[in-house]
Amino acid sequence: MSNSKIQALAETAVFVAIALILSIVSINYAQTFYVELTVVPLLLLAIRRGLIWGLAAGLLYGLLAIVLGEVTPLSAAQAFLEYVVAPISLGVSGIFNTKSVLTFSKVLYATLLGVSVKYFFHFIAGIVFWSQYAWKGWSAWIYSLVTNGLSGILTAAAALIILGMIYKASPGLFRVKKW
Ligand code: 2VY
Repeated sequence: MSNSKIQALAETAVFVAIALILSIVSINYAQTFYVELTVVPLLLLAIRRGLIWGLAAGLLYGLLAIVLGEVTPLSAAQAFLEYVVAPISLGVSGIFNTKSVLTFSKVLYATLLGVSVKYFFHFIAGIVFWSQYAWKGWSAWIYSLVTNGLSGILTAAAALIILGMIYKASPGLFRVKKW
C-alpha cells in the first residue's frame, strides 16, 4: 500500500474516533430531535479526502456506533437504514473534494448536501419505523418531515458553525498538503 493510502487510512481511523467521542455530547432529545456533532469530523474527512474515504468513514462510524452500543435500534432493518446507510450517505459531501482551490463555500455546500442526504434517509426511516410515536392527529409523514427536518437543520447549522471556526483557524486541514 502506498504511503499516501496508509496516511488516508490513519486519518480515517482518527476522524471516526473523534466522531464516536462526539456522539457522547451530541443532543438526542427523547429519540425524536437530534443535533449530531458527529457529522463534523466525518464531513471534514470527506472534504479533505474525497468521496470514497468519506463513504468508508461513514460506514466504519455507523458499524462502530452499533457495536459499541451508542445507538438504540428498533429493529435490524431500522438499524441498517439509520446507522449504516444514513452515515455512509453523509460521505457524498466528498464530491466537493476537487482539484480547484478550496473556499469556504465548498465547505458550506458539502455540509448542506451531506446532511440533507443523511436526513432524507432519517425522514424515510421516520415514516416507516417511527410512525407509532407520531403526535396525536399527525400523519406519519408530516411528523417525520417536521422532526427530521428540524433535526437536519439544527445539525447542519451546528456543523457549519464549528467547521467555520475550524476553517478560519486552519483552512489547510480541509485539503491534503502537497509536498
Ligand atoms: C420520527 N428517523 C436515529 O441518528 C440520527 C432521527 S435522526 C437520527 C435518528 C433518528 C430516528 C427518525 N424519525 C423519527 N424519530 C426518530 C428517528
